[in-house]
Amino acid sequence: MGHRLADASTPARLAAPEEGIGRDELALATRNHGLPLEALRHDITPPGLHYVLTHYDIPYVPDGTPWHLTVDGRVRRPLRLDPAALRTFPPVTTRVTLECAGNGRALLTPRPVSQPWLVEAVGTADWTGAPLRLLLAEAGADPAAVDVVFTGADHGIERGVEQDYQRALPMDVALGDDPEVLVAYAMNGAPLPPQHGRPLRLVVPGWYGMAHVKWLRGITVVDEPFTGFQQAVAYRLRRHPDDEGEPVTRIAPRALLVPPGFPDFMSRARVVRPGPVALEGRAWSGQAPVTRVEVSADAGHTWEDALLAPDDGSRWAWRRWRHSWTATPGEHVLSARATDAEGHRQPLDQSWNRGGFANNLVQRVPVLCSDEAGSPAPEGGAS
Ligand SMILES: Nc1nc2c(c(=O)[nH]1)N[C@H]1C(S)=C(S)[C@@H](COP(=O)(O)O)O[C@H]1N2
Ligand SMILES: [Mo]
Repeated sequence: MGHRLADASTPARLAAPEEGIGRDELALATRNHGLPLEALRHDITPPGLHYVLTHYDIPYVPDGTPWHLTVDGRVRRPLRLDPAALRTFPPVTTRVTLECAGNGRALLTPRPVSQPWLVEAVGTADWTGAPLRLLLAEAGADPAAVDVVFTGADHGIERGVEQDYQRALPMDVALGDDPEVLVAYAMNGAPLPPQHGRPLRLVVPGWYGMAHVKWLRGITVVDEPFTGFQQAVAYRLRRHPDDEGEPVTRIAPRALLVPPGFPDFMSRARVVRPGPVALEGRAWSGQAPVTRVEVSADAGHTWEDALLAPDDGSRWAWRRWRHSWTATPGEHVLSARATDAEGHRQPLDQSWNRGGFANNLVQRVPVLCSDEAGSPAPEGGAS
């Protein structure tokens, strides 16, 4: 772990000004798919439509494979638990909207070269598992420890550093119950699918995806700040390669709209007919509950309040919103923006960092309103 294949880890690369998405990024994008935005209509993302992000390979864990989760380090009673033992803890089910910290990255200029998400790296599921704080209590974890390190069973190399996928949480977050951190064994009432961490994963409601360690096999309580690659090198907000940077933690507010009408195959541009168009979407924030969603039909010049669905108590899940728009012939750009109870609001201009993290710039959905059937985009290709 932490073994270096190169002298020093190379900073993440930025694309040159006119550089297109390269083959490496395409290879990542075909493995790590996003949520088709029309699936924002579902409260719970149907299986297979939830976004996926995996740095290395998905471990092969067929049914019946022995699996043990160890809890060690600064604990009085080290534990070695199989998934059945985890089910003896009082189960908790929480509806959680998960979003990749790199969501929005490919829209940045300059573009950080990595998984090229536009805005679709999100999904919502009901996760069931054992509360982490109960596991740590059972192990007699030292409350004066600093961090709790989570190790996945996947292994790879990143910018010259060979490693197991590892992330840490501060001790107070690991021991807390707001949010209640889970060692989850079920997603939407079924065993975790392979790509989402079978048989066990961490779920940290309100935090960006990188904290939710999949294929969880080790929990280690430590009395020094964890300095593993995914903690100290990746997932920090840096403007320059040698900035120490702020850690990426909780999800910044975002609203997305279901693109209305129907799409052009190649450009994805939307076509709607003149008249009333029912707009809908979702909004979420890991920082504080969403209190307001606004919609613009003129590229962000003017805004109108959307109607937020009643709060159903699912603090960590997205909330539906609706708005009626009257389309007139011509071209329009639709946007939605969320504000949360702490006053965080989505920016209209990009806030740039080298990793392309936590970029919650408002979505822009170009729409052509036309009453004629036909092809609005003459450059479309055949399938
Ligand atoms: N073990 C392990 N856990 C992991 C990852 C990984 O590569 N390995 N990727 C992280 C990242 S960056 C994200 S965004 C989420 C994605 O979770 P999902 O694929 O279930 O949507 O898993 C996180 N947990
Ligand atoms: Mo991620």
